[in-house]
Amino acid sequence: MAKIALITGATSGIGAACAATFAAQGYDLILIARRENLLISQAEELTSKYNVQVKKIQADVRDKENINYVLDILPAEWKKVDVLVNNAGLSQGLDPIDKGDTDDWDRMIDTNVKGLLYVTKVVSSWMVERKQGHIINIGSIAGKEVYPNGNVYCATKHAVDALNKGMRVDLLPHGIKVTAINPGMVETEFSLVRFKGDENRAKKVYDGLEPLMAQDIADAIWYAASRPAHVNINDMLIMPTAQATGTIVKRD
Ligand code: NDP
Ligand code: 8X3
Repeated sequence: MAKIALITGATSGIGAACAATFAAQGYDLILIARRENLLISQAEELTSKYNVQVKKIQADVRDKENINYVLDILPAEWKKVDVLVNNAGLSQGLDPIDKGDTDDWDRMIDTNVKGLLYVTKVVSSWMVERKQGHIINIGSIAGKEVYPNGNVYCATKHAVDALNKGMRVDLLPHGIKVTAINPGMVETEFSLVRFKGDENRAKKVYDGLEPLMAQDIADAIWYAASRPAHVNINDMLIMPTAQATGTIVKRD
């Protein structure tokens, strides 16, 4: 079999670009997301365009029992995962701490932190057994600083930052690489999801500046994944040229 990449949150944005990038490099793919119709069309496209094998797993990373089950029933040859991209994640709302919606908080913490952990526990155990592999965690500028009303989303991405460091330490004895890719503003479905389908509000986020595209981040993920065996990219922070910090941006 070819090398295998497992990508969570593969149906949109960074995850979808990443799936296409790894397929173009000849990787077979395990793709996890909730929207089955998108998984099906994506798998068909990647299979026919790049002649790779794609395993579609329609699952919610928050569902611990199901994640354990769907990963456990994979055939042994599919458990030889070379690269895990922990990408599934979201933001919900942008409210001060006293006005935040606790359901939004649960959704972010359960997806960005707990979901990432559930997938990592299983896949890292496969990697430890084989004494090889690479885990790439998608963090954020929100994991490096805190911006107004970003409170809980920023906390989840700070947690990803800490987990990235923790994984690097714990998996070091097993020769497993661990990388954080931390993007600034990337135009994907991210803002549409954050603002719960409010297209005008989502579009305004990128008004008057050129944001990153999902492919810019997929390129960085591939750069990290394609370094020689003795090189580990620990942490990369990637911003649009027009964005200096989480909140300082230059708009035309
Ligand atoms: P998108 O909304 O375009 O993509 C998010 C992906 O995650 C979708 O494929 C979605 O698929 C999947 N997903 C969401 N929740 C779950 C879940 N519970 N279980 C499984 N899959 C899930 O956003 P981005 O591509 O921008 O986001 C990808 C990652 O990048 C996130 O971790 C985000 O925090 C991070 N990031 C994004 C930035 C940006 O500006 N866009 C900047 C910095 C970091 P489905 O709905 O089918 O489940
Ligand atoms: C997503 C980008 O600007 O909300 O992590 O931090 S931002």
